[in-house]
Amino acid sequence: MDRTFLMVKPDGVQRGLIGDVIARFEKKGLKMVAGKFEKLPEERVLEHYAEHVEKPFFPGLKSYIMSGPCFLMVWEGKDVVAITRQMIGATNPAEAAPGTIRGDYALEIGMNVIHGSDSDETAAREIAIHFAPEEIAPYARIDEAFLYE
Ligand code: IDP
Ligand code: MG
Repeated sequence: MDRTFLMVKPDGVQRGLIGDVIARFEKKGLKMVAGKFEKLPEERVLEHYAEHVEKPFFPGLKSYIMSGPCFLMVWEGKDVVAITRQMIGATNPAEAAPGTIRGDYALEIGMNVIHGSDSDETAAREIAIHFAPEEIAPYARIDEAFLYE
């Protein structure tokens, strides 16, 4: 089954959005197989955002992401990467469609509530950065017979 890495960022945690974010993905039929509440250490922030470390916004991004705890998750489901990216919405909340998480809950690009992996390769890389294999607990959900044709 496909997997992705999702993370409620510090603004989402402070604004009490963890439960709503989880509920959206659960109701869609996706399955959380790992989750933890954590303040990210600097070395994992640098690894996670390796593609952005040279960008002008990185110092601000780093201090934001380390400003408080995040809620880190691994989710499973068919096409989970594409589906969750659609449900998250555009990077800039001002451009994110209504009905998406960023479209419904945020205003500016620097505080956009949630991270989601953007490809299967990125997902595998990000899951390995943040979770040890034994922290992931696969299981069958009883409604799967009514989700997958
Ligand atoms: P994504 O989160 O939609 O995948 P990326 O381009 O990978 O977007 O950027 C990672 C994160 O860096 C964004 O979610 C946002 O928090 C932050 N970011 C991206 N571009 C900017 C910017 O121009 N100014 C401030 N923060 C930015
Ligand atoms: Mg990205």
